[in-house]
Amino acid sequence: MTSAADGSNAPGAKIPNDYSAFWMPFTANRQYKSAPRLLVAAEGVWYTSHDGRKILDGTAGLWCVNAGHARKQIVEAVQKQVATLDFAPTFQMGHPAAFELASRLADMTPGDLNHVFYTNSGSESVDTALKIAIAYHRARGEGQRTRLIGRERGYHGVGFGGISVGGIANNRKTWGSMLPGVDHLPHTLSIKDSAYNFGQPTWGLHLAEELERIIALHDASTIAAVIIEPVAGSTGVLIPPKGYLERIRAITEKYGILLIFDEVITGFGRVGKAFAAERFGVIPDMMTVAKGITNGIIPMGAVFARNHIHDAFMNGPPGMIELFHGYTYSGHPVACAAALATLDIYRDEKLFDRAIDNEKMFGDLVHGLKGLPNIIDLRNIGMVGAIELAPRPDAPGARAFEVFLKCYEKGLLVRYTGDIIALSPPLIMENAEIGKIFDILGEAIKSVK
Ligand code: PXG
Repeated sequence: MTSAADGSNAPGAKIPNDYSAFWMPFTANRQYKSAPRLLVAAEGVWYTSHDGRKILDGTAGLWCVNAGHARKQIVEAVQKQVATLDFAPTFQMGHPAAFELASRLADMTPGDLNHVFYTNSGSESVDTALKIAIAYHRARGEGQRTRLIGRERGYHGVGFGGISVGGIANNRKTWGSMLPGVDHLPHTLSIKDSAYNFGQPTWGLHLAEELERIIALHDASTIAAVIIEPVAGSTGVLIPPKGYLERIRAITEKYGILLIFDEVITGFGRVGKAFAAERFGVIPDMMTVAKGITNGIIPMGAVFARNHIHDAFMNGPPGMIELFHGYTYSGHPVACAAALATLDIYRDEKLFDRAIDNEKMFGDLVHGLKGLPNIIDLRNIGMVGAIELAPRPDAPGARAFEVFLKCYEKGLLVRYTGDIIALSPPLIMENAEIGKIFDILGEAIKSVK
């Protein structure tokens, strides 16, 4: 392949001759390196692979490129920023974009989630929010509130805090006791009781009452926070039963326990509003975000905190640092520039409205797969879809992996986890391209035994 349009002349398109040095994250390194799949360029909703093929992006990168790839406005904002102010510290210093972006974000959030603490990833956002929760109680004279409650099948990144409150055995079993004093709610997916729901299931509300049981066991006075993904993404798209988030909110409020929504995936339009908190009408005390905040172009994350959380720290002598926490790159100027340009696109192109407007069409296409071989459940919300396959008894995960490979061969990128295929296309995707996702995926599912 020689033409520039196929991406093979893109910077970095040179095919590596040694794959051994890069120890790849969450990857079967030896399997991957025996038949590498390289992406060398991206534009709009399309990737270009190293063999010059167009690959339709059914996953918005990794749930992050909500406005589509290589958006000129963002690229130019990044170029301008990096040439003007490449780096500035935010410890006892600052730069204008960090303040402007925080105000813009605060305006977008529901309720009084008015304060923004910058991080560089979802994992850092989660660990930051957990630390703020514990510090908040201590600042108010309730330093004994240190317990954290997560949920089975929750994914909160890979920091020690995140894996402790997370609920994925493979992400936990290797690392000993992790954080002490953590408990878990049950997850809310039951294919046996409730399969093929369009949107939110009606079954499963009773599982919120498990929080009462956990509180009775530990006593509310020891519990700092509950953290949940409003829609669990990575573990296969688990959609909250009707009334569930509302009930978790009511219980946490009753006992003075903070509620943290991990919106790393659900934030920035994925479920049809700016945030799942808005979509479901439930306001947490803190919210963690990353991914779509910069459209995936530059790493960035953030924690949004409500007034009462922030204000609890603003005591003591004014010359005192209120929170001993932060990262070298908190509020990095280039990330701030990327985020500001990203928010402009979300607003100007009304991409969150577009996601809610397309929800029915997208959901119908997801559920249109019903009846294809091995499918045992289909789930959807906003611009998220999940196709759950029956695992092969002797090889769990193999079936979905083969579907993933078949899709890639046929020019479509999907995500798989266990035997679940997840879809989360860029919110700009046109109907014809969305249709193509389901044509390719349907064929791939049919071809895998
Ligand atoms: N919380 C949630 C809810 C996430 O989905 C993180 C925290 C961690 O973010 P960082 O930026 O530290 O990776 C995530 C990340 C997948 C997939 O395919 C999902 C994530 C990351 C990689 C792959 O489902 N989510």
